[in-house]
Amino acid sequence: MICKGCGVPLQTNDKTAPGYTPKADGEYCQRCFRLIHYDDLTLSMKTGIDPDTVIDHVSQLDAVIVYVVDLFDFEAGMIPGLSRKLPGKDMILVASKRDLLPDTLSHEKIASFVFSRLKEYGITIQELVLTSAEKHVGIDEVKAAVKKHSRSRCAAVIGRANSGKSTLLNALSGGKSLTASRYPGTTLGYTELEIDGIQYVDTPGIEIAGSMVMAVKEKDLRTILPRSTVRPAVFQIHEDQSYALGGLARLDVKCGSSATVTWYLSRELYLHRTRLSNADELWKKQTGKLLVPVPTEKKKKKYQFHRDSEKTDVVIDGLGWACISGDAPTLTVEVPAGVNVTFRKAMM
Ligand SMILES: Nc1nc2c(ncn2[C@@H]2O[C@H](COP(=O)(O)OP(=O)(O)OP(=O)(O)O)[C@@H](O)[C@H]2O)c(=O)[nH]1
Ligand SMILES: [Mg+2]
Repeated sequence: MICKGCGVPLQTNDKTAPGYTPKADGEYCQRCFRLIHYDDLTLSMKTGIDPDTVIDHVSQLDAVIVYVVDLFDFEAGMIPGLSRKLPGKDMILVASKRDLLPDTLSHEKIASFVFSRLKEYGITIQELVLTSAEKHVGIDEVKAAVKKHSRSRCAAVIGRANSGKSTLLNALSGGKSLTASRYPGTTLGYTELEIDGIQYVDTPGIEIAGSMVMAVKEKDLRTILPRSTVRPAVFQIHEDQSYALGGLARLDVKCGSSATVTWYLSRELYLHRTRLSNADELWKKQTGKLLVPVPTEKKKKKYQFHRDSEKTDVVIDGLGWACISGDAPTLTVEVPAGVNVTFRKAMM
């Protein structure tokens, strides 16, 4: 028997291990039950799912691949060389959580951004669909794309942890049988679901080792993960500035004549701006007070980027990004060690 929510084998012996259920005839493990009914995490499974295991498993299926990437956390969703790891497989890219990006951003602009990033990461796809599973947008398009490419094979839904795979499958099936939550590592095994005559497979999320999500306490996920459309925070600057994202990350912007810095973050995350010359003092005095939440690990890493006139995004995996335009030649980011930072051509 496997748990209907997360796909892990059910067991009645060890309360502290995955799959535990107090009832021998239960359909859901206790962890899923508590997540679904009380939004309560009894057992964190955020580490430990080896990306190669999932990809090996999927590569052996006769399946079309439905690769889910969260549009808000796009860089973290990329699996470099994925096409090489799944040779000969057709791939549909579902760019999920469309509702988190501003409405003003056109479909064409998002598509052109997605294709340019895929090229960089060596990923080839047959079709792109933008979705917002929670708002039931793009669901019929996913069904149509799967029908077109599956040719009576099954459809394996893969992607980084938290990208929205189980939520997508629930929307496709019109039910709620799979467990979905903001805690990465919700799905632990492989669950098959028949939808409109096609066999779909939910899979465990591929670990997001370099994400801020892994560098905070579970209770702080509410603060850093956006739940509604991000409202851009725009700053016109004429001198060197420093931005604090809670106590989690710092961006220093060296400014020439003038520049614009636009942040795309969860509305719950505290964003503090100060003169660069005051920033060291601010972090020394206010970390853990004004500047919260703080990361679980103290060790930090710095990234620096020298930019030209092109609009640049500074992306912090799992947290969001800043778009910089104008005369700001040097950007320095400090994040918890292990968190990935990417400098890319601006998305918007
Ligand atoms: N705003 C928004 N949030 C979404 C959408 N789809 C999923 N989410 C949220 O994203 C989080 C992760 O969703 P899941 O469906 O559990 O993601 P998953 O890819 O199955 O995660 P793992 O099982 O851990 O790999 C949850 O908090 C969902 O509510 C969407 O369309 N819009
Ligand atoms: Mg899942």
